[in-house]
Amino acid sequence: MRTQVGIVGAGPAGLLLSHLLHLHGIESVVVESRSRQYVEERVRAGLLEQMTADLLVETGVGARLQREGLVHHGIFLRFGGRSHRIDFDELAGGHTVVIYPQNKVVADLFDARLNAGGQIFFEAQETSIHDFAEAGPGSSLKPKIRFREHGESREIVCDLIAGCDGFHGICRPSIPRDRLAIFDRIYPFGWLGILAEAPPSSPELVYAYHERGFALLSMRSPHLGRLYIQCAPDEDIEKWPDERIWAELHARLATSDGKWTLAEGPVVQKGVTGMRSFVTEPMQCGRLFLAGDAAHIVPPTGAKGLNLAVADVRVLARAIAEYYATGKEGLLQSYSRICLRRVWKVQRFSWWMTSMLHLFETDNAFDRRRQLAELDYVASSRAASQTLAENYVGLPMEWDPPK
Ligand code: FAS
Ligand code: PHB
Repeated sequence: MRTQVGIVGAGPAGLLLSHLLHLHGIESVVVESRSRQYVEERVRAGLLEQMTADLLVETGVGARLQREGLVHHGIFLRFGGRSHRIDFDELAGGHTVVIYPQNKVVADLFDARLNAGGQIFFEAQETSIHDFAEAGPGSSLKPKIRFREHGESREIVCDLIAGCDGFHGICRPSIPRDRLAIFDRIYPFGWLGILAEAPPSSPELVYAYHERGFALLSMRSPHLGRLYIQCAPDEDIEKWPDERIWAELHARLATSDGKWTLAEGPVVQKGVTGMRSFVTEPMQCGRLFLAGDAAHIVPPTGAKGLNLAVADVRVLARAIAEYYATGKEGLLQSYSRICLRRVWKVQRFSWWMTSMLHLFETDNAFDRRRQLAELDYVASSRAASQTLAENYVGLPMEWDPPK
């Protein structure tokens, strides 16, 4: 079959790209290795930058987000048994973040694409991509996506391929190794996360630094909590009955005045995720363009993974629209440099939040005091708290490639 843009992966990056292209009258076909149900049920991100939420609303897929999303105007840092609020209204020009689970983002996008007649192949197997590296201006090569669906071999011939297939996908590895530079840092810890049917015990997120390890109180709705504790990167979840998880959460989130209590409830999901910072340079090769986790991974401490994927897609959709409208390649050729400018700033912020809030086994007593001093500085200095706030709500888009 023939289409304009072939998209590998129906996560938030692939689905949003297909949606934005559709709004520009550009046809795309999405190839996804899992079922729609599997993709929608994966427990992933939960926090949208205001710019992400605004884009979903402005492009007609934000009605449920507007009804159900929880708008937050700040977060709490908790250390030394005391809470310190980072006020976005005061420090980040009134920008906010919205609690709205990735499950619902992808469900809303699936509905929009399928209701608009969009083509998505689910449970595609043995996906491969071809003839993209040398395709482009002056070349007659046409990029192709090949896969098997219900036992039948299929091929999509397209002008451009978007690699939105996540960190473990096939697109990035399909780029010749000598055409890529990889930047990677693996952290010596992970997060053990739970979904609990209990009303969140704080109106906003609580990031806690504690001598037993980091903890985060987040949420999915007024009735569903999302909580995390720092753990070993290869932690065996079977050794963590609910009681043990709650005991750690009580200990790490406690306030010294003893006035704050953590509401417990049935744990409906639990899991361990590793943490890494990972960047691919460049994010394109010929007529293949990587977006989202296919190109980069951030530690979740800054709540940036999903939001960075959206920022990539915003640039890629504009570049592809310019190409089809004018034949100009400018934005397409600058795609990677524009995205990487944001990617590295978000990597820095995510690394900074992770390094400030987590215990590192290689650290000593000096480092513990240094971390506490950094938290005290952030909590007591307007300048320092403003840097956290402006990064957390989302930096403005920069459309010019770095000088
Ligand atoms: P995704 O991985 O979401 O989507 C890629 C899609 O490609 C998937 O549907 C996959 O099935 C498909 N695919 C893979 N290989 C394929 C192939 N060969 N052929 C066809 N399709 C293929 N971010 C946050 O901001 N906050 C969080 O709390 C947070 N928690 C996370 C927890 C976990 C366990 C993980 C893994 C990630 C978490 N993230 C979090 C990051 C996450 O939300 C990603 O940033 C986000 O899903 C990125 O979206 P995509 O780039 O679309 O990649
Ligand atoms: C979440 O709600 O899953 C979440 C929120 C903030 C983070 C990480 C995860 O920094």
